[in-house]
Amino acid sequence: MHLIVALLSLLALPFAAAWTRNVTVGANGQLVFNPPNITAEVGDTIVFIFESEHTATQSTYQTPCSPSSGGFNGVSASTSPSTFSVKVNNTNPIWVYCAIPGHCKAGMVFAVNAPTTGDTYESFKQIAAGTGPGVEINPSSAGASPTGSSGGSNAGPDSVPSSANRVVSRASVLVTAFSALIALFV
Ligand SMILES: [Cu+2]
Repeated sequence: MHLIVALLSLLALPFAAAWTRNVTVGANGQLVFNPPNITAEVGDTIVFIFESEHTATQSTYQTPCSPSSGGFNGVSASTSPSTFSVKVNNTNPIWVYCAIPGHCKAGMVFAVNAPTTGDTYESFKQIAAGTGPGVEINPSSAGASPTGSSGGSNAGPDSVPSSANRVVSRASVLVTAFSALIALFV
């Protein structure tokens, strides 16, 4: 019986390895997502950490500075830092921009799983710079409140290296493995 429990726990290990990827938005007064371009797997969670007044608004490759229909729209709260989380549901590219006037054109864009050839992050950014303002919003007049989860433990005072997140995630995997081993001997 305990052996079965232990084996089932071990089988669950691959599913316990979802990662949280922190992306700082506008840290140090700069109009950047950091990192600007990441890869993520299904089940991962991307946490945008707003260091100042910005948005994380989903767009499309063709129209980088306009919201995609049905896309997410994370807006910074008045208190800083605030956060907005997005779950990665598939491996399709996710294109994101900041909808504060002028920011997208200035290069404040972000991508998840952008192709490395063809429709790359770099060409997305070039299109953003060339297509003008697109659709912009003013959070202070929009009664801004994040549409996703906000606040909480992921909101660090400054950017957290993504390697740190991976260490934490691997630690939780180890805990699962350890539980499986304990189940063997109980
Ligand atoms: Cu911005």
